Amino acid sequence: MTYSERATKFTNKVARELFEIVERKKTNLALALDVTTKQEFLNITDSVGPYICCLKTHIDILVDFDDELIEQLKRLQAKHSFLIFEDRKFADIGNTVKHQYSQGIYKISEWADIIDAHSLPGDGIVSGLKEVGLPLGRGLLLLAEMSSKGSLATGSYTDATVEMAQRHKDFVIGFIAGRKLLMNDDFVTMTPGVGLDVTKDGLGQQYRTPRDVILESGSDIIIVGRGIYGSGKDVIAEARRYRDVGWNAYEERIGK
Ligand code: 5FU
Repeated sequence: MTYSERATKFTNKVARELFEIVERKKTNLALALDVTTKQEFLNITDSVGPYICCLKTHIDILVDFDDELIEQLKRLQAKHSFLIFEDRKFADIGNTVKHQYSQGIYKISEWADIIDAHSLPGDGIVSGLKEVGLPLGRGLLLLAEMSSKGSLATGSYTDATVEMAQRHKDFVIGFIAGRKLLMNDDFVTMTPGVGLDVTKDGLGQQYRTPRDVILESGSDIIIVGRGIYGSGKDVIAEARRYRDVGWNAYEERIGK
């Protein structure tokens, strides 16, 4: 199925919006922007904005975070049209994650369209996040697999995560995983650990190509970080390159 056909099937508003943006901008690329200053963060977002469907953040690594940053980020979101995914990887009991999601310095629920969580604590984590996020029209991804070497999220853990998602289809829009996990098209699959030039970093990250991820493994969205903004790289040229390779793999998959 095409992205636009998929978009019509989702009941969750964010999942629909994501695939509408993907189709409209012809990009299945999400940028993982792990830089530590506001200036760099905003400059790269503005440069790469036209080529991405989603900006993935780790808001707590910014050394100079303030509320103004969120306003500037929202302006860039409106200018370029992308969803914001805060890769917070919640992992606590429902009552705690509810506060972590909506309170504290970052007030993630106010600006992040998408968040993610580990399934480890059980269904309560989804229920807690849902209490906050569903009324705001947000969506949750469950971490069913991880890209790092030696990840324990495999086998029956992954299977149980998929079952958890199916029990919360109103709020869980899909998975962080290396491959499409269900034959049906009810969930979004987003895959990190994507790179064209290297196969690993020195800290356990493992990279696969966009073609492998989209064409061979049936994922929907490639998440690329240092492959785009790594040292000495022309971020615009790299973003275009990943967008093109990711989109060509999708077209090949649907037989276009
Ligand atoms: F859930 C995951 C995972 O399994 N692997 C990841 O790499 C998340 N990530 C994130 O994707 C990680 O926290 C980084 O933000 C990003 C990958 O960045 P890279 O620079 O492309 O390696």
